[in-house]
Amino acid sequence: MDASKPAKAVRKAVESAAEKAADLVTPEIPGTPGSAPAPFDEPTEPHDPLPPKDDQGTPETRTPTGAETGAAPTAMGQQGAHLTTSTGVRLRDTDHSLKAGPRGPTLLQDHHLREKITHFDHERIPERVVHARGAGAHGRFESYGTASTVTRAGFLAEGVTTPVFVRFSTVLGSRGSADTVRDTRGFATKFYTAEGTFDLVGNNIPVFFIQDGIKFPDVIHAGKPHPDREIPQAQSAHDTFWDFVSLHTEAQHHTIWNMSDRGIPRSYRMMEGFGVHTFRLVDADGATTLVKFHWKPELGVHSLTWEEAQMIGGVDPDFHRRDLYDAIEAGAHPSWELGIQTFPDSEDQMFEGIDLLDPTKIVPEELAPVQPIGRMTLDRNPSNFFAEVEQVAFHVGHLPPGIDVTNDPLLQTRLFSYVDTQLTRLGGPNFNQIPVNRPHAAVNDMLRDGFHQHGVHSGVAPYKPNSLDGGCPFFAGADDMAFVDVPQVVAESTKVRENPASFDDHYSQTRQFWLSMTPVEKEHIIRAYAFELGKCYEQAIKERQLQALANVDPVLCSEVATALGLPAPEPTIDLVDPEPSPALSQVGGEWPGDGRVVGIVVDPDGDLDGVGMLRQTILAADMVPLLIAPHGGVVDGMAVQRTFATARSVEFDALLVAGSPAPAPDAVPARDAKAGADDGVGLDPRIALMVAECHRHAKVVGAWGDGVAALSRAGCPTDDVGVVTGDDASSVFAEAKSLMAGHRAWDRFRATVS
Ligand code: HDE
Repeated sequence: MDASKPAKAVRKAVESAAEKAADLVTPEIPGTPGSAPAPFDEPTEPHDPLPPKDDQGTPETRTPTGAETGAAPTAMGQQGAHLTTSTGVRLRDTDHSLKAGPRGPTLLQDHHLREKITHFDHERIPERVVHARGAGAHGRFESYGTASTVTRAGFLAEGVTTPVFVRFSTVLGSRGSADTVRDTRGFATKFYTAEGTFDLVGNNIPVFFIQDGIKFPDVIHAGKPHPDREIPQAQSAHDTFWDFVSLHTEAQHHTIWNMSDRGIPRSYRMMEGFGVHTFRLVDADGATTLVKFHWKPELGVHSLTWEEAQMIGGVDPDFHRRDLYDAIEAGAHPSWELGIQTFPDSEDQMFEGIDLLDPTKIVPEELAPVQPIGRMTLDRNPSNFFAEVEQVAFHVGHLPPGIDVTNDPLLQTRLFSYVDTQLTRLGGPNFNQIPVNRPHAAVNDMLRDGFHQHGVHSGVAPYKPNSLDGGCPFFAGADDMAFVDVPQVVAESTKVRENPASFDDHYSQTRQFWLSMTPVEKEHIIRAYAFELGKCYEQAIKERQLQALANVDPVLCSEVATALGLPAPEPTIDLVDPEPSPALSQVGGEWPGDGRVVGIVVDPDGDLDGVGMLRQTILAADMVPLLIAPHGGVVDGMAVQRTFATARSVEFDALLVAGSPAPAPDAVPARDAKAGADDGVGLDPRIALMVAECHRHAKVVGAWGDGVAALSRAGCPTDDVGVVTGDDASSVFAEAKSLMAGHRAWDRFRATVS
């Protein structure tokens, strides 16, 4: 058959299959793979590539030197209706290699085969040495103008909107590792400002393990898998990590944050971000202010429980990546307010006794409030993960005029490392010419040649001074928005390898963090230390870390010691009692539920009244309803997103039970081990398990009609906190939604420490 003219019958079949598929798709539920429903039969009519999905964006089409091209974003992808070679020659076959007869050997002359396989052989680039696992999105930053008093940075002037690209990440794991491991999260933002790119390369934890960048390879080698067996992947629960942090005790502050719920975020959308170091802002007159940057999520800061995190690692290792992309696709665009804490740029760079150059210290918000300076919204998913998320290259030295660095010795090393690492990772010095890295400001840099040069430079004099190119390019004066290094006085000193004495205190802020936690958060911290140290092999390492905990708090130390079956040591320092910082706690308060996932258990043989309406109400609340039924396909005209076999409680923020489904035909332990519990009470055992897990994880659970009986059958007390029962779907959801604003039914977790 001529591929360009499919027979009428085939075309009809394709169209009707597409229509059928379209009927089954629930457009509001995120996760559609393509921008058009897939027909049953392989399409044969040539047409241009399908456009990206509505939720997807691409980097702006700029030249390698920052000029707008005016080209459609799709011009950066594949073009034309026909398969071609990489040089644009059309092909008529890619299913068979060129052989000496159908059963003969493959011919070396098959240039299409060789190009295809050679390119495939080289598809991978080295993953990031740290922060290899991540997800990213495009968005915009809208400045309030409130920072104009302290910085000349144009993108922080009132009303200026700047495109951004953000990449979130874990630190330790390799590119394919699970999202929900206990770890610090990266929060890196590229602002494409009109005065040059600004990268704010931060974390979700405001302090770092080390005070001096020269220790970075040490802490990372300790955290990475053991070099002999290369286990464990993406975890700190092993001997080398605890060996290092118990010996290098400046790591203790960061470590307690990691052991807290901050180490297992519910979502990238629900994390704070911190610049960590103190930066220096410069105003139009050259006056300077020291600042710390904070991202505050509109949705609040929320976490998983450790059991959820572990289960999700198996059930959905892409949980955070999926959550970010699904939320954006569903229109629940995550947003953060950017804020700064400001400090006088004093000679000693101390604030209230805190050394602002020590990256293991915070300045409590109660001492220096975070002042909002703008809002970032992420509203477009990447169109191509590799081109955008993998190739984005951040650098703490990407600074526009008005933002400068301090002498924080950690930051100083970073200023070297980020360019250096891209040379290997992105294959040469021209990584800023990759589309996602291209500046939105005019580039005239006199940098020339190198691997993968995309610029076609004209002129003959890439040097200064010159007369042959008419003297171009010229220097900009401070008034032309040039970056001017702050003329900072460096005190006369002696060359030494040592820290200032003000870096010596490793425990008072670690203790302050502990004292600022609510009882339930303290329980989680105890549990985390007990788990991690319990996974260590060497007794000496456990004992050494217990000694460090004794210097943080006696209760923390003794509870962990009990779990390890070891005696609790006495502190070796005098414990101070710093003022707690309530801003550090995640519990208490109410937040919007945008993008939260609500599971709805239905019984196709039961009363389905109200379920359709409920789905619409949940969607209208900017949440995502997922129908869970005994079988896939459609129930009462509604598309099913999960079956009892495919669903697991940990996917949902709340569970609504609309019926009491009898064991489905596949509730056979031999087929689905989750069905192992023979309930004997007529409820599908997978649903009994799901209800019990949601209850155990202090999630909001709601039921009406037969669903109420299902809760009781599953052992979920209907009068417990956060369990909502009622007469109809809408009243139950209304109450469930207001309870979800607190993230969990916290009182269901009873704490034993105060
Ligand atoms: Fe990084 N870090 N880092 N780091 N870092 C990298 O750069 C490094 C540090 C952070 O999504 C690498 O392009 C050194 C602190 C994030 O692409 C590398 C030191 C903070 C990301 C590197 C630090 C960070 C990185 C690896 C000690 C929080 C991911 C690949 C002096 C404020 C960026 C790359 C992305 C990535 C070096 C310490 C955050 C090797 C030497 C402190 C979010 O250059």
